[in-house]
Amino acid sequence: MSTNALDINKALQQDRFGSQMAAFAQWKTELIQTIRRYQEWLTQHDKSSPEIELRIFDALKAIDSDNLNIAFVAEFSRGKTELINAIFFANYGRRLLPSEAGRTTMCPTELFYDKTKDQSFIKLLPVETRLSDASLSELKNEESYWTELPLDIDSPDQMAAAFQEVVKTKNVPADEAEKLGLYSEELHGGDEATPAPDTIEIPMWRHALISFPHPLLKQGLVILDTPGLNALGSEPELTLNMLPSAQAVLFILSADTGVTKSDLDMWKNHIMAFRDKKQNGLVAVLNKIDILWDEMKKPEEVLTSIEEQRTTSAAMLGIDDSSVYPVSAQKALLAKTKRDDKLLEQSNILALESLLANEILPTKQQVIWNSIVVGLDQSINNTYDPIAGKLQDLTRQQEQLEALRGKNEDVVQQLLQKAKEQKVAYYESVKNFQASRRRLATQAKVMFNTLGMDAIDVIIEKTRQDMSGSWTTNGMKKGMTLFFESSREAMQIAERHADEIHKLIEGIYRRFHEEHGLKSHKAPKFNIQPHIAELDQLAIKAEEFRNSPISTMAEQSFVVKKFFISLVSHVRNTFGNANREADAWLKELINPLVIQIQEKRTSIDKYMETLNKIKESKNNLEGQLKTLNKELAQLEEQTSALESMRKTLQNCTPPPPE
Ligand SMILES: Nc1nc2c(ncn2[C@@H]2O[C@H](COP(=O)(O)OP(=O)(O)OP(=O)(O)O)[C@@H](O)[C@H]2O)c(=O)[nH]1
Ligand SMILES: [Mg+2]
Repeated sequence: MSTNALDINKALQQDRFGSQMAAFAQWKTELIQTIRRYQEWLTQHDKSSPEIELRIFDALKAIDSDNLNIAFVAEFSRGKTELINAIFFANYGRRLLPSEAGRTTMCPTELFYDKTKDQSFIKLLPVETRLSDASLSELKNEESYWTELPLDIDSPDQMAAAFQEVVKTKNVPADEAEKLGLYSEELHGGDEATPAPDTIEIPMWRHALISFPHPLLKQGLVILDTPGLNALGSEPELTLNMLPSAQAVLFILSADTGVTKSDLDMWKNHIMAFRDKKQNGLVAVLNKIDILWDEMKKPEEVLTSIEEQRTTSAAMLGIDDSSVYPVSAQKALLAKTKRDDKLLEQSNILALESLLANEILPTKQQVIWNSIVVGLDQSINNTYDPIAGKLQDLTRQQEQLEALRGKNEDVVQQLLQKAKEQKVAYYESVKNFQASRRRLATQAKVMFNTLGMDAIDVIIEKTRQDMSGSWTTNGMKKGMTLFFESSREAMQIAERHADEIHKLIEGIYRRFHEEHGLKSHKAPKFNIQPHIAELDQLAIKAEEFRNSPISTMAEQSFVVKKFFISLVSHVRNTFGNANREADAWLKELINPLVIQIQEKRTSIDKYMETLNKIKESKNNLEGQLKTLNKELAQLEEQTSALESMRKTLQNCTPPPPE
């Protein structure tokens, strides 16, 4: 291999995550273009409907606002922030985010790029908002609560100063800290041996949002940097909403401390809660391996000691050795800044970057694929089937007319008679269909009654009442069990109603198919399982939370209340999503059927007209055939355009991992 090729390879390898992210962004662009072509086609051919428009709008929005969330979680000072600097921000030639000895990051910090505003800024949520009952995701929509600082990306000094603001703390009287749920005997003293201090140092901010125009962030990467244990413990929303929705959670250990008790607690209480869902998005990093480097030792000896620590750490965490990545974030940052290839290799950061690029990203692509492409494919199918059905009908009519050539009027009369009978029978079926539609509407209403926001709000209110006055982990046990049982049951009932609706629709298709040759159409079922799975996942987390030491630490009722609020907000969200999906599903289920039935009626009526004209004068036959053939050609063109669009969409497969 030439030196040049080697250099290029190395450069590519060095920025493997970056190049995979770029390929991912390119793929999304192609997907968007394909969808837009479909949308244009629909408008041109007057085949659009509010449901399809909505589906397309949702799909485009979902692709555009789709993010890849990676969370960094660990005890303080393990090197989370340094690792973020090394993996994502090394090309700024400096340490961008504040990383120092001792506690540095004071509140969860989200790094992203605000595409809507197209601006750089820091937004900070004052710690006092912890007293409010609103959940963090609700507060995110309330601009007025946030303090906004500008971020001048052309001035590193201004940026560094602005980032320093995020890590600010202040001293408050102990009782105030207690009110905010930021006081714990374990951490601050307050028993006989160590008297409680008068004032306590608390973070200024509860949450930080940093919009920054880094290419990766612009492509949809969202990085979540978190502070040490306490903020995690007393901000349940993080454990409950933010960490579970991340595609990858990097748990960081440090070679200088080994796996300590608090590392282990954190791992068990906050990280292992993902095990059933996202085993492959869970990565442990053994940072600071540079402290094991020793010029006096042979390189193999150093490697052996790193391997030993890797094995011990893996055993303590209860995972495979191969899931623990030994790295040196600090040396990686230095190596990238100084373009020192040897040091970069020693830092071992590339192995971790490959993992993010080759496993985490493709999993993410698959999710988009499943949720967007599959839905659109169904939507194209819904457009296709009525057209194909009409094509089938007209072809049959064309054959019958062709056969009339040279035949006498009796034959025309016979055909007309047959068509009349068909028409009568068809109109009778349509009348029956109207009755079924009313049954469908009733079923749908019942389904939305159990799945609706009103229904879940009743369950929430009941739980709140049950729990009021017992904001303890024990009081919670009773409340939560009932809460999850009731919401799960509501979803299951809704699922049964959805199945009934599906059966009804299938029955109608079957009857129209058997009796009138309506093109058969595969109607999808409503899949509520992902939402039920989400509830189950939450139930497991609630149980783990209840058993965790955090829920008995600090002021119980504060933590339990906060936990309840974020739990409720999550469950409401799940119901909201299920609701919207059910609504879209129902419309997409019924509309193609209605269209097909109408089209069929039009074509029966038109055929009668044609036959009547031919009956008037046999001279009309050729003219009628000509009209019919023209229409057939148009329909053929439409079906093949849709077929090719479907293929393009299918071919728009995610880029393969390197
Ligand atoms: N020797 C060595 N030191 C490192 C390495 N990574 C980080 N450090 C140092 O460890 C200290 C803590 O690093 P941070 O990145 O602030 O750690 P953190 O996990 O973000 O800590 P908090 O923000 O306090 O939760 C800093 O002084 C870093 O310079 C490493 O790979 N090797
Ligand atoms: Mg930090």
